[in-house]
Amino acid sequence: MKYLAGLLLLAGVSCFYPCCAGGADFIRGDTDSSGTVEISDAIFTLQWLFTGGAEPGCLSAADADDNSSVELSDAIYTLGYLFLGGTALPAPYPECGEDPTPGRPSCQGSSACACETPINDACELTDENGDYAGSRVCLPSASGSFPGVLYSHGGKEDAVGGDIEGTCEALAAAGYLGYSKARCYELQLDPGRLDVRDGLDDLLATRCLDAERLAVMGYSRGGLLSLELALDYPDLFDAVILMAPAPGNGALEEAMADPRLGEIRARFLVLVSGNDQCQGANHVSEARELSEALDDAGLDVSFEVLADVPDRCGHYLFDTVNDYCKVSAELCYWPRVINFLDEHVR
Ligand SMILES: [Ca+2]
Ligand SMILES: [Ca+2]
Repeated sequence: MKYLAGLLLLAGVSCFYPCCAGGADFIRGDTDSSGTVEISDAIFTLQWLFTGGAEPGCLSAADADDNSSVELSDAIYTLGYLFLGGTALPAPYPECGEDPTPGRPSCQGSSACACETPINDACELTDENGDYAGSRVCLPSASGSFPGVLYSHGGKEDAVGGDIEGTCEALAAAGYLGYSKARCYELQLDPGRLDVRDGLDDLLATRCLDAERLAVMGYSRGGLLSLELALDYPDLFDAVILMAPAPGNGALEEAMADPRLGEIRARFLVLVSGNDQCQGANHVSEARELSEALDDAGLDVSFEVLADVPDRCGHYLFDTVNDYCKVSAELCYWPRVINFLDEHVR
């Protein structure tokens, strides 16, 4: 909303888009091609029009009021619909579809509509407010095929560690098809293993995935499960990123001793903060031992002990994507993740 107030004077600015062959599917109002219409879509439009932001992947989607041009009024229209009970978005909305108006310009297609990523969670997941808390798919706003990253969060039962939604979105913003797998609220490892495999199946079934470029990453218990997935599919991934992997009652040790370890083709990045020693385990020594085991197995591993998280146990570093970047560069792990992916996956 803050963009809106300052930009009302610029109401005359608009961007007409050239007619192109129709037939591509999109969702009206979904400027960032995420598959849903939210406040972020209005912001995306405003940033493109006024502050040099990226061009929407599908201009027809940005044309929220369907008058064949993209302008400030489209962002206002979307916000009015979302928050003020304004007129509904013209078709196609809320499902993917073609522009029903004959002769109207269409677009090259929205990545969300071209991708049709399945989500098969074994159980219904909601947060304490009853809102959806299941798996997430996030797509870059461009169209085409994308390298994929499967992310697994930390925690067990309903204590979820890590940012399922934020990690997914940050991956997409960096050009990756992000798939954040939410696990059922189970205490035991075995059901979680099945959930992670379901997530991999869903990611692999995504039409716009470039299956030659894949990575798996996880935090705490999700790190352990990601390592186990790489053991089960040693040829599949280009990169494996493990953030403070959990010992899992000896499961991490078993994975380190697994004879298949040396068959893994992927390069590894192992990250832990310097004071991650109070969350049920000494994750610093666990991560160090794991890195040594990977190295001993002949694998290419980058291991980094980041700075101490101030005022609390370091495990929480990975609960946010990049909040700690504001605290210090030595705690800013997310750019390290993206650099590693860009170097080894793209
Ligand atoms: Ca959207
Ligand atoms: Ca318009």
